[in-house]
Amino acid sequence: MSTATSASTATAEHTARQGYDRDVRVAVLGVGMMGQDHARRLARLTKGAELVAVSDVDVARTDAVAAEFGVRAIHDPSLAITDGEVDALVIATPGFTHEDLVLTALRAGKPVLCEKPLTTSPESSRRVVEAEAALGRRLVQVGFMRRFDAGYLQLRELIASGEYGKPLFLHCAHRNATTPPNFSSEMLMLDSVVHEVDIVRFLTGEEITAIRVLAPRSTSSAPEGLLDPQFVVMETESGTIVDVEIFVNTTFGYEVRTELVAERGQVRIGLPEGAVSQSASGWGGRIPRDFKERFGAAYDLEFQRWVDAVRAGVNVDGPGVWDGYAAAAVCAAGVESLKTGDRVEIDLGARV
Ligand code: ISE
Repeated sequence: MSTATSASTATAEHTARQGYDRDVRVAVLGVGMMGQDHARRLARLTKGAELVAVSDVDVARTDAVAAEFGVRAIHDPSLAITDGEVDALVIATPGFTHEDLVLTALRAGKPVLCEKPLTTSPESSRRVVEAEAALGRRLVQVGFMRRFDAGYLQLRELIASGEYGKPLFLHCAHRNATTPPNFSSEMLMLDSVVHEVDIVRFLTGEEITAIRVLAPRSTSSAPEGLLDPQFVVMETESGTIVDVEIFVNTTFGYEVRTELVAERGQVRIGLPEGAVSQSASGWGGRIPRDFKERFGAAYDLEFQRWVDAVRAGVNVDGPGVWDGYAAAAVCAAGVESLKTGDRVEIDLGARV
C-alpha cells in the first residue's frame, strides 16, 4: 500500500457549514484498538460516510490498517486534518494529543468526532471551548457513546417525565476484566469514571458540584501499586447523590449498570440481557467481554447520527465541547480527592 503523505491543503469543496449532498470523506486519526474499531464501522456500516484515510504516528500500524481498508495512509495526523480530500475527522489518538489536533481541525473548519477525553485537563478543554465559541459555529462532538445506549436513553426519558418523582440516588457499578499496561490509579477516574460523570450530567440535566473518592483495600488481581477498586461519591446541583464503584480488574468480564432511586420508584439498567440457558453445567447467560461489545450498538448509533449531522451541516448531534470541559473539570477534582481524601467542590465558571 502506498503511504501517501500529501501535504495538500486545498479547501474542501463544500464547507462544513453547508453540509454535503454526497458521502462525507472521513479520516480516522489514531488506529489503536478504538481507532481500528471506528475505521471498520465507517468503512462497513455507517451510511453516508466514506473512510478515505487513516493516520497514526506508528508508521507500520498505519500502513497495515490502510491496506486492510484500501484507503490512504497519512503518517502525520495534522496533515490528515488539512488534507483537501478529507472532510471530517475522527480522533482516536491518545488523550494528550487531542488539544492540538482539535484546535487544528477548528482552524481548518472541519467537523470532528473526538474520543473521550476531549483533553486531559480542564484548562486545555476550556481553551477548546473558547476556540469553538470564537469560530461561531459548532464543529466538535465528544465521543461519550453511553448517551446513545438504549438503556440510558430510557432512563433519561423516565427521569424527565417526572413519573417516579425526583432522583434521590444513582448507584453505578463500572467493572472491567483487566487493565492495559501502565494503567494508573488516576486513570480509573480519567479514563473510566469520566463516562459516569458524563452520563450523570446527561441523565439529570445538572452539573456535578462536588466529588469525593475513596480507595478501599486493593484487589490482589490488580497490578502492584494500582488503587483498584475505588468508590466515588458525587453531588449534583439539586442534591442527587451518585455513587460509583469503579473496579477494573474483576478478572472475568465487563459490566456497567446503574440503579436510579427516585421518590416513587426505582429503575435498574445494564443488567445482563440475552439468552439464559439451563444445562447440567448450571444456569445463566453471557457477560460481555469488553466495552466494544457492551456498547457496540451505542457506538454504531453515535457514528450514524454524527455523519448525518455533518451531512446536514449541523456537525454535532450529541455531547459537545462544554460537556468535554465539564467532565475534565469533575475528573480533575476526583484526582485531587483521590490524593487528599477530601471532598472537592467544582466550579465550572461562566458557561461559554
Ligand atoms: C475505556 O477507555 C473506556 O472508555 C471504557 O468505556 C471504560 O469502561 C474503560 O474503563 C476505559 O478504560
